[in-house]
Amino acid sequence: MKKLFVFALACVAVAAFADEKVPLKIKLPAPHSIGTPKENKSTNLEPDPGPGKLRAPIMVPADCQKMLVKEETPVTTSEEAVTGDNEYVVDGDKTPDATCMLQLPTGLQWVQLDLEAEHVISAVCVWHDQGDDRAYKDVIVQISNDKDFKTGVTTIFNNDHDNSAKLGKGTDKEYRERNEGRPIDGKLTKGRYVRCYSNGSSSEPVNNYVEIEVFGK
Ligand SMILES: [Ca+2]
Ligand SMILES: [Ca+2]
Repeated sequence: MKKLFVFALACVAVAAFADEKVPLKIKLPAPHSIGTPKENKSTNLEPDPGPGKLRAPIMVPADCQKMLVKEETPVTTSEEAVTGDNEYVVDGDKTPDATCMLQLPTGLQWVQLDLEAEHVISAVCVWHDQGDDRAYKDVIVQISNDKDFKTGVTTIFNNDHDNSAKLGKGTDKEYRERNEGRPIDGKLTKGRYVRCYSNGSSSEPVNNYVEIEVFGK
């Protein structure tokens, strides 16, 4: 009887732990100089928290904060890179330097990570290029088990407010690129592939990716 009671208590404790939400810990690079801010005429830009001020952390279940991206994680892109290698977005280096950045051509482009098995995704964090207070356009992040993203697609972030990417109108805001990147709530979506879209920034028409991280279990 006593053993049964202890077992029941242990089950309750495990269940409580699984339900417990904790702030997701993300390793941030050093803050980067903003330089001279360029004019951003976007009408869909979120308020500036101010340089050095971080947004509130994403809360994830305590058992759902494992890093799912490795240096060997396969990366594909919508078009061949202008400069840099696909591997640069999973190499753990978040320095926004031209020599360690993947640059995709002008227009709507995407970078896709293959987690090599279905996972429960609690968060995706994207670092584009920084400097001159830029904000990227049509930032859309999707999860699917279909590598072609034709079926079973869940969109976890979409700031394409005018539907120019034709993937559906998004209600998220454009945001200034800072060293904290953009942590996005994965909403515990199940999937194997993560696809990150962009269509240039307020500073330049090309698409620069520094790092993408995915957390979950
Ligand atoms: Ca990198
Ligand atoms: Ca748009």
